[in-house]
Amino acid sequence: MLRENPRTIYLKDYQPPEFLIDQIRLHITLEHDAARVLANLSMRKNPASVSTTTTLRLDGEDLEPVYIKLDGVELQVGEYAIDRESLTIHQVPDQFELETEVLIYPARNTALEGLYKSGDMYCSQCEAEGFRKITWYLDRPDVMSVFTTTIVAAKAKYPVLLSNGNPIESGELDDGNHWVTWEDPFSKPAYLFALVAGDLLDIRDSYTTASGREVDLRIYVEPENIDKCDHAMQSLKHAMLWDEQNYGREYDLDMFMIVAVNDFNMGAMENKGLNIFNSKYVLARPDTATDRDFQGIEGVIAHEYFHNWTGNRITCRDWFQLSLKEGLTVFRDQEFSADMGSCGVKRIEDVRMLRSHQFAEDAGPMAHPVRPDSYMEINNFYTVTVYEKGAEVVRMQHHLLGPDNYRKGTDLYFERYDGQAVTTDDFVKCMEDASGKDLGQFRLWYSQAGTPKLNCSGAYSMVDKSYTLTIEQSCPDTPGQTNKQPLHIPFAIGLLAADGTDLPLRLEGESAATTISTNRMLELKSAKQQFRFIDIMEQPVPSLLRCFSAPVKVKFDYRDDELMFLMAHDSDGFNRWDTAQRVSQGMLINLINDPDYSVPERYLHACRMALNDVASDKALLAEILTLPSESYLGDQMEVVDVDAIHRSRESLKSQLAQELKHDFIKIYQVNSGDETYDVSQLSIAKRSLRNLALSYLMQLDDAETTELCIKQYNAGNNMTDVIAALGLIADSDTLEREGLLQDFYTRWQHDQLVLDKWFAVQASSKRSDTLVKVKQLMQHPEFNIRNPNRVRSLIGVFCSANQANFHAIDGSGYALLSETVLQLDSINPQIAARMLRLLSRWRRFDETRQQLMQQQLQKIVGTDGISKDVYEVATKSLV
Ligand code: 0A1
Ligand code: ZN
Repeated sequence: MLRENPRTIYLKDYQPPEFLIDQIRLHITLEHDAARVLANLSMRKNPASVSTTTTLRLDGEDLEPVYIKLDGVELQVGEYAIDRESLTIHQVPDQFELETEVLIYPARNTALEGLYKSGDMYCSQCEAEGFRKITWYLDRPDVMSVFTTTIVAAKAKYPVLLSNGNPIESGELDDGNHWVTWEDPFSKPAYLFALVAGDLLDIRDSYTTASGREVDLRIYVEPENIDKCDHAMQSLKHAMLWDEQNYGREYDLDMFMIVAVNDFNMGAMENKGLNIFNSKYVLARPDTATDRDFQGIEGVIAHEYFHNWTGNRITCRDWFQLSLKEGLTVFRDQEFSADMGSCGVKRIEDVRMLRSHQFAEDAGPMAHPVRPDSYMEINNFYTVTVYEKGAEVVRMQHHLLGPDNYRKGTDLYFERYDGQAVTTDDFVKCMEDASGKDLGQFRLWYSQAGTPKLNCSGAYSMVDKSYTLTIEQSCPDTPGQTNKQPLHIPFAIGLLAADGTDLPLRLEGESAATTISTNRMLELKSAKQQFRFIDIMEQPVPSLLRCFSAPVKVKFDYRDDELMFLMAHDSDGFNRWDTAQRVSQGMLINLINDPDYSVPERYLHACRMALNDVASDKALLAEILTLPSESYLGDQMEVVDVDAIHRSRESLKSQLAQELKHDFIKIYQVNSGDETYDVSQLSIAKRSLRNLALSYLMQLDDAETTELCIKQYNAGNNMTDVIAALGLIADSDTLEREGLLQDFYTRWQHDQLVLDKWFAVQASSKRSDTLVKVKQLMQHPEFNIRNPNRVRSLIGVFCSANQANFHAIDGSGYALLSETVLQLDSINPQIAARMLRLLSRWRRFDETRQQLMQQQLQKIVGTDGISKDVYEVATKSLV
């Protein structure tokens, strides 16, 4: 157990800060094993605060005090107090200068929060509350200050010294040290502070903004990675242009820097002018990175860049408002990626992710609203709900307002709140004010947790040629929330005629003069609503929630032939995919109930048609033919039947492979080419389709396909094809398996990101000896529990992407996870707590597994000295 139970922080308790910090001057000397941090704060009472206190409390953790001076006079014992979390000064005037000096120890900082070392490099991570591990401060986002930072370090070891803003002065000292002073003219919260010192190389480029300002762009990496930065630089330039064109936002400093580090808890961080990235989201070369990696880099670079306006210039008032910056920025990066690549496929990928992770979170013990109302540890709230559902909530406003009013809304938001720390409510108010639309009920999306369910039914009247759609909405209870209110939901629909075309949709009461469209955005507001479409000359098939216009679950009782029809004809590509998923899901359920069930001929026929249609969208086809994941299938069941799901999915794959063998071989051949690698949409689509075909063929377990797969591995001119082949081999029992895995290791042991893939393909193997193998790999010299990417690629992948093995009925997977969590907790609580979430959904499983999972959670709660991160997840999971 913890030394003391952690405090819960509530949104309702928010108070404006009692003091403000107008300026901070930092002077940081990187000494042999310590960093000496001198901070000079210009402070005053906050006129907006009603408090009359003269006591100042600053946040600070793990700081070794050297001195504290108030207006130049050193404070004596008794005039202040220091505890584990703060510095309190008993008496301060209304306006004053506070100077403190502390020592910190970055090399010992394994939590990777505050100032730490990644290899030989110093770097920082201050979101959410890491700045307090660097110096005493009002470490909250509504305290915004102008930062000037001087870094001093040995020139030979740390030739590059970076911080936010622009470099204004530098020099050399006699003792081999050098220094650089950086000034960031924009007032910002401490979570956006950054510092980097290292022996780095950079690639440079420049970007001229719409108003003609020249911005110096730099990407800093360790010397061996200098040839892997081009894609990141291109992505950055694309993002800068896109933000100008789509949101009218220009970059505001003379310099924009990105630094890639190997040890990083998350994807990347938007520090003002100095983004720090997990190297996974910067480094790419065709032989080391997959198509997905290239796309991931493009998306994350854009995300962090977009934060410059949505997050940095306008920031969050408090951490409950996290989705203000994250939901909006994710929506922006999703739209950017859609514009850069295949718009339809991007939406499918995002929805697949939302449904498999966010819907699961919303249905479990950690469910919380997009704007949570309480937390123990804010780091536990960087969740799929805040990010991905948050993005859906912004997307819905885009739908409800239409693109022009949405743009007016964001323009107003930037105009009204630039330089301020605000709330999600302030954002919605701008959308309302700009459009005149009442979003009062819509605001519930921010405060109400849970995934709404829409029960839909349709009735056609031949007599009066009308079609009535009835929709009932409900939302399940979630922890601390019952009796949910109806939400305001944009619900896009179409009605298909028998020839597959969309019918014009006129609602009862609409005048004949109104232009009618075939795609309607209905607005749901009450628990039960009916929409009556008139002049419908034939019985239609409805296409519901087109493009996934809201993050909800839709139920409609389609007949099998209607599903096949929609799969073939729906003009909405997203819904064609979604229907195909429903169809596969239905077949899988049939297989669970009857192992002898065989795939209906009409489905095979539809697949053959699609596979042989040269005009079909290859990227979409690959998505359509990808079966729902085992964990998604589990989510659809009352009680997750781990073994039946695995068995039936394998069996369906085998049946499809057998029946469509020739079509898959043809697809494989047609889409193979020895053309040079590029990341164009078409090339990516071809590779994904051909690797999908290979994965079906490998299901046949025949010598011929294995040979083909090995050939692809050996030909290997790009990592997408190599790792796809290796993954399939890792799943198989082929004799060459060990040799090829060894070969890959030998070839890539010097490249940490590629090595992560080597760990991951083994951890995701469907073979029954995988758990044993994972345990062995944990002893491998290249396994390093301090490196989050490595932990995620081995243990994270095993526990989250290998349902059948992780949930082995003997509980061995759960034991492995809880041992890892406990070991990790003393090193990096943030990552430990993230891993532990994988046990939180124990209620969804059968009784035996429930007990086994619960036991592990109880063991964790009962362990002495666990972090508040892990404590919060474990206790909330057990409730
Ligand atoms: N703001 C970053 C994500 C981030 C959050 C927390 C971190 O450390 C605890 C690091 C990064 C983003 O949205 O990209
Ligand atoms: Zn973000």
